[in-house]
Amino acid sequence: MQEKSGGRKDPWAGPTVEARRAREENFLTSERSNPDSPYYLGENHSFSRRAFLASGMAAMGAGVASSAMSATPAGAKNREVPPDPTKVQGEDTWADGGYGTRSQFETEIRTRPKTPTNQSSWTMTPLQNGLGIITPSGLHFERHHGGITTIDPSKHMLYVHGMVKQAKKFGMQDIRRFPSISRILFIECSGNGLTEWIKPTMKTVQGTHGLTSTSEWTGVPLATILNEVGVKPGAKWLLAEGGDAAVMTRSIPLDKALKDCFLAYGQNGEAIRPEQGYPLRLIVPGYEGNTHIKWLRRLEISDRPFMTREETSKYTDLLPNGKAVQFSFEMDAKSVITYPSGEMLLRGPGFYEITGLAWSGRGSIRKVEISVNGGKSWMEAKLQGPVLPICHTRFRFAWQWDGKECVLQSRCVDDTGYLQPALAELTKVRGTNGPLASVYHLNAIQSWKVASDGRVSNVHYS
Ligand SMILES: Nc1nc2c(c(=O)[nH]1)N[C@H]1C(S)=C(S)[C@@H](COP(=O)(O)O)O[C@H]1N2
Ligand SMILES: [Mo]
Repeated sequence: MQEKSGGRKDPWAGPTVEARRAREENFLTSERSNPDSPYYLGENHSFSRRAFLASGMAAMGAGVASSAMSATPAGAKNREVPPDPTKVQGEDTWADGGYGTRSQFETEIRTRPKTPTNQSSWTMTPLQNGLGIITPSGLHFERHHGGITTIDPSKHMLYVHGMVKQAKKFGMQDIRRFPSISRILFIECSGNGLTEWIKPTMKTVQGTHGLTSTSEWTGVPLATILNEVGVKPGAKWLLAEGGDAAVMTRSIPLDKALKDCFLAYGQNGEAIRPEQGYPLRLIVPGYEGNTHIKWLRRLEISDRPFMTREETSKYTDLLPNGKAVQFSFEMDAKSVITYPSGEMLLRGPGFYEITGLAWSGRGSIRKVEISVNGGKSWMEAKLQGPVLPICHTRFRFAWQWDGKECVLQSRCVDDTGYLQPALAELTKVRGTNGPLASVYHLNAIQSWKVASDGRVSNVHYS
């Protein structure tokens, strides 16, 4: 009625959704029997909604049956594999609802070690099969002290107060309006490898080194927000607090906050994942993972550190003389061969490309060296670009294996000139106090033994 009187042009526009749907259905019904139409269904084809639904149900049934036979990997969708994919149409465009999945044939997953609770726990990145330098968001390692918090971004607030001229609160929309930056940075838990101090315990590189990951992070420089509130003279420290059940809190030197910290809302081109602190996390480039407060809700400015639980009883380094080092923020240079690595099998002598990752919290990787004889001699590996500061850097090394037992190692130098130490050198400085010897900041050279039958295993060799 409206159309007649009002003369609307949109052919689908009608007074109600139902009316528009009916019209569309009428249009399609006539088009399906018109041989000149792109909607033409062919001579003996009858299209009924009931038939469509029935075939849909049958397909779903098949999906369920086959996925029961072989479990679909997390993040994938099980699809029937046609005998000849050139003879049948592929999956409908947009059948995924607009958000893609990975191939059902890819099985990489984060692994979780046994922990007393499922909330205070870890998952580790499968570095052994990682490609390039970026960690897919769904494989970024996790460390939660009180589970994965669920926050509605429309209700989330960041409070900034303390030694400031004007305390302020910012909603997510306020934060996103500020000029932003993106940086590709690794985050490493300082507990990465903590069970490896005295003897090799984990079998794979996922177990020994999987608490480091690299993402492109996008957010607002902390300096911008601090400028908004006006930091008072004499301020030297900043407390960052998470809105999770752990209410994780860490003190950060104000100099560092102003230098390069930022409030990230983006990860690898989309919003940060819930596990990584959605909707807002603090990024503290190069500092131990614990300082990168997730689900960030409060910043307090002060003239002294806050001496929270995490920076007094935890995340300190006990020395041989019984004293502990506090605020060992920066992650030292570290590298590891990811291929070949623990639990892999080399199928006979011949060519292998040794590859792995190197990173430093103090800058860029300048050099990576490989030893295939347990550290007797070293040869330079190729660094694959881009070589970015505070970022996983991929190295590659062409190797002919002669089929004899050998020990593979990598060591790196960062642009401060620091050389990654052997384990014996590191324990000389750090000591072997405590049940695990030391706990945090293990950055020693990793050794993988290749047995003459090609089996690769985690060994201590230095
Ligand atoms: N709010 C909050 N922030 C947190 C934590 C936490 O449990 N709660 N864990 C910290 C630790 S110890 C690490 S190593 C990193 C891990 O970040 P990821 O889970 O994104 O890898 O987050 C840090 N930030
Ligand atoms: Mo951590």
